[in-house]
Amino acid sequence: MTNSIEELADSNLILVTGSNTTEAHPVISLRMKRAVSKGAKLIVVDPRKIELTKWADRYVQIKVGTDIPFYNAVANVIINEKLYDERYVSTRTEGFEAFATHVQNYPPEYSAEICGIDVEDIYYVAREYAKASPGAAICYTLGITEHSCGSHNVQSLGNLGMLSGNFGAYAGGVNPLRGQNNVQGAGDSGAIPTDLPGYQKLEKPPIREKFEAAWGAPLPKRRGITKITAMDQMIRGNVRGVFVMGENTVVSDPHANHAEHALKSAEFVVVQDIFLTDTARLADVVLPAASFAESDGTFANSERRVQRVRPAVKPPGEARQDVDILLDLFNRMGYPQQLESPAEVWDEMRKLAPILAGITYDRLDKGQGIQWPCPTEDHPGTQYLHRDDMDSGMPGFFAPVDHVPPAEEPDDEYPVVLTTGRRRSTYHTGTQTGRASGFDLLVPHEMCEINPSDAEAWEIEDGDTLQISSRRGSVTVSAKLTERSPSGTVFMSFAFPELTRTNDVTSDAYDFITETPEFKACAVKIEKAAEQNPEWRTAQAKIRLAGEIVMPTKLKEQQQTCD
Ligand SMILES: Nc1nc2c(c(=O)[nH]1)N[C@H]1C(S)=C(S)[C@@H](COP(=O)(O)OP(=O)(O)OC[C@H]3O[C@@H](n4cnc5c(=O)[nH]c(N)nc54)[C@H](O)[C@@H]3O)O[C@H]1N2
Ligand SMILES: Nc1nc2c(c(=O)[nH]1)N[C@H]1C(S)=C(S)[C@@H](COP(=O)(O)OP(=O)(O)OC[C@H]3O[C@@H](n4cnc5c(=O)[nH]c(N)nc54)[C@H](O)[C@@H]3O)O[C@H]1N2
Ligand SMILES: [Mo]
Repeated sequence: MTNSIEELADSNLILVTGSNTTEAHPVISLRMKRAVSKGAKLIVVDPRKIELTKWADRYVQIKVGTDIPFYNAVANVIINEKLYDERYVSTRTEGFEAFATHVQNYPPEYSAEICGIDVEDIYYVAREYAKASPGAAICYTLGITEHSCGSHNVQSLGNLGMLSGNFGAYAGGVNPLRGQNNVQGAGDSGAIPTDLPGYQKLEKPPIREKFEAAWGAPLPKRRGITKITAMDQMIRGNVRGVFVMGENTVVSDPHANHAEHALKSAEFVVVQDIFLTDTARLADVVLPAASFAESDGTFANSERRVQRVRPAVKPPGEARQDVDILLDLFNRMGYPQQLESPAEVWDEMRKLAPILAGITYDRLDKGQGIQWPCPTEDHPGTQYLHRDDMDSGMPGFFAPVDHVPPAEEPDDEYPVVLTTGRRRSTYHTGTQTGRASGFDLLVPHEMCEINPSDAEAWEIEDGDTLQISSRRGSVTVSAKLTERSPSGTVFMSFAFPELTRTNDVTSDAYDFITETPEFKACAVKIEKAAEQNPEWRTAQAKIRLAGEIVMPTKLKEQQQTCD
């Protein structure tokens, strides 16, 4: 995030797009609700009528994959009505003229038609966002990034942040809400094909030389490949070994059959996980790891805050901390390690990565964590980025981006859009939530969420067993009728692979820059399955009954938890 979680409560306006915040980031959603209770405007732009829309001043229900025309049109209005921050644009950005000309191709009326919305929504968002700036925050997650045009989607939001002077503004910014625990820390530590720890570019010779000297080992001169490419190369025989750490690849990768084929094609597969997952079952060697609650070290959260974690319980059986397994591997592979503990590993990293240099264990032990960049030991850390200038040291570049529809659009054979994502009571592939009793009372199996008007037209009833097919595969799932889904678009999660491996169906398209898979759009056809699963119907009836009795009070409580 450019800004901090706590700051959101002070925003004048929050624009949430492609983020089901109350379900996927419940703590952050509390800050949003607090902002609303203090008078901030909340705008939600999302194809699905998610829970957060209940708190929104305006809900804009765009069609899946139409963010660029929407945000280009918003920029069009901000520029044509001269609502942008001229001083900020002239002192801190470049490329404004070309961008202003470009967005003339996206008049509100034209974009509204592509997005399937009322043109007034575009004027409203443009005027309110500009009026509330600086101090208007944009928050986005996978509805923006998991598209074949995902990086351009992000740039279209960045353009708005620059027009309105929100990069470097308290309670403003353009904020990607990070996903897994410590995914931020993984990136900070260099788990990116192009970067060494601290986002230092491997391909820059002085950087590479610094790390070679510190590690006493030669480094590759060229960037690595992404996982998408690696999986393809396994099938071609060019990547022969794979080490999977904390990922249930055959369930969570797009086009699951392809992912499984890739892992089966590799000569040697190692999986390091806390459970024997579907992926671990394919491995030649499984290394049992300790969980977060059994580990010592640091995690970095969404707002760049590095925090200490300490083991609360002992790992079971032969499970060991991830870091201990890795250090042992180094030793056994003939690269003896001086480092012995997570503290020593951290100390080495902070000495090599300027953004982390001032974050010591001593300081972490005393406080609530520190947000990078933190260049020196007397630096307090950075609450929000780009305060006086863009942190890159360069101006912000406006990006003239164009609408690119999803790689697979509905047609006569596959007439429905499937978008996938999360629900509050399940976590990804279900390896963890699937083992905890209680969650199954809320969502006992996969459900395909269908708009009731579509269901009527397709002669589908709640609880029916359906067969959902795409060009890549087919799954069975039970039907759930809900207004959350817009007409023509259905939704599924991917947490119940035993009976419904959703990613057998999802698209194999990906973003052309980051290679992020297009999980948010593919074309499917929906049929009633030849064999109905009566258990699914019973389970759903039970939830409905429980919902009628319990949920209204629960929901009320939730709505009251505004602070
Ligand atoms: N309970 C729970 N919480 C989680 C997780 C979990 O599995 N379970 N996973 C964590 C992880 S790793 C991540 S990355 C985050 C993900 O957090 P989110 O991205 O919030 O989760 P998704 O369910 O994928 O939701 C994406 C949102 O994008 C919307 N969307 C779909 N297509 C489009 C589009 O074309 N445009 C726009 N504007 N919106 C669109 C969907 O309707 C949905 O509301 O959640 C984290 N939190
Ligand atoms: N259809 C569809 N597919 C998607 C997405 C989508 O929106 N739609 N979203 C994508 C996204 S954003 C994400 S992040 C992925 C998530 O995909 P995965 O990361 O594959 O999903 P998880 O089920 O969370 O798997 C994490 C694994 O890590 C293990 N684990 C947990 N803690 C530890 C630990 O401390 N050490 C080790 N070594 N292992 C541990 C768990 O047991 C589990 O097997 O799914 C992606 N796939
Ligand atoms: Mo994620």
